[in-house]
Amino acid sequence: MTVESTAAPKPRRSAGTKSTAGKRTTAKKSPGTDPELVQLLTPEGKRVKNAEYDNYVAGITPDELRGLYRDMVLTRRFDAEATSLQRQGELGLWASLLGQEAAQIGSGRATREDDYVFPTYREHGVAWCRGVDPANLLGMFRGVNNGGWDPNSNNFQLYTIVIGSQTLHATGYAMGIAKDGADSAVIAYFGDGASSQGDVAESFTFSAVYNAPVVFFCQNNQWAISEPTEKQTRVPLYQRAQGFGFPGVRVDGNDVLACLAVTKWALERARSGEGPTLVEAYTYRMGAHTTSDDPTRYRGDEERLAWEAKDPILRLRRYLEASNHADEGFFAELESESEALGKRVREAVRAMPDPDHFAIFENVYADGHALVDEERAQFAAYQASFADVEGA
Ligand SMILES: Cc1ncc(C[n+]2csc(CCOP(=O)(O)OP(=O)(O)O)c2C)c(N)n1
Ligand SMILES: [Mg+2]
Repeated sequence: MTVESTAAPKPRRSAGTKSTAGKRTTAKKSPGTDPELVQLLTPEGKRVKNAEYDNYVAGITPDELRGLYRDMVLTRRFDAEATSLQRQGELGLWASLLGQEAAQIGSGRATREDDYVFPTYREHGVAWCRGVDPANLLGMFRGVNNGGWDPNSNNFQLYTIVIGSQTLHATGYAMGIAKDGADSAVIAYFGDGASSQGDVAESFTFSAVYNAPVVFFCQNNQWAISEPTEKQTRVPLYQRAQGFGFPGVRVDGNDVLACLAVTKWALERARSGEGPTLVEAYTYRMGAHTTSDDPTRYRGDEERLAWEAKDPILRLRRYLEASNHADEGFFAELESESEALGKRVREAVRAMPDPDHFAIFENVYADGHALVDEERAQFAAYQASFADVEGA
């Protein structure tokens, strides 16, 4: 359901308001029968009607549905390859998106070429939709390409590790394009943990007050490293928007069709001058936070198993099969395409140079700095301490 604000211009479509006044609600752990959750495809792959959002995917063709499936499969394959490459010592770190493919492909495919995307560090599926070469993402996590790619080639900003800060950049950018009179929109990605950051609250305030054409797309994957969502909020995250004066909606983040529909709606609101929207994509991080994390230290298998049953790829496959939109030939061809992608990125990474360990100290200050010099010297001594080991 959507929550209407009192201050924001009225959305074109009527959106039900449900009061939770007086109730102390905590974010629910399990979607499926949740009336607050926009869902178009059940975990079993059954298409369910939704009066508010069906229109946004009404004209979707079988070819486009297969395209969404292909995007999700290839993104998962690429992600798995990257995790393996990190384990083989080819990447410094990798932040897997496993489980979040529908949230990213649905929202990414909702964007128009002239829209502008501000990602976190986990938006590999959105990068895919925007046409960023996967090898560039890997170069960034290998530390060899100074941040990755030219943001203006695909209107896809560089990955941002400083949690929540990109929501401010997105808001400023959105305010700018509105002043320019452009009819494009901006979408900012962030996580459930980021929603606690001051930067996010400030961006909500500014975007509401200036009616900025921005969509805040929060992937609530239930965890901020080892902190569960319950430690971030006492209300479902989408309801926060109401206090800032714009609508919030919670969508099933494992349902690619629902994510596509809701994001299209929110982007259209932005484009037509109706201001910001908060979309909370309710999903689950099936993997570790990053390759440096061990989730078995803080969460049990039960939770993961429950979410595996809601797998975003499986549910679209079930729908495609049940509606005869894809045959065995399609799935087999995709399997080979997937293998070829894995091979391509593997070879691309192995052909990259090793990172220059001292490059991190360059370009911090135009004229150098005593503290940076000191740190460089400390690092050089640390590196030299391995000389004996290597010689042994
Ligand atoms: C300002 C800031 N504080 C802390 C960190 C360390 N940190 C990196 S990821 C992370 C958790 C983010 O969780 P969430 O926003 O839910 O995104 P997710 O990784 O789950 O996609 C934290 C605290 C950081 N990168 N930046
Ligand atoms: Mg999170």
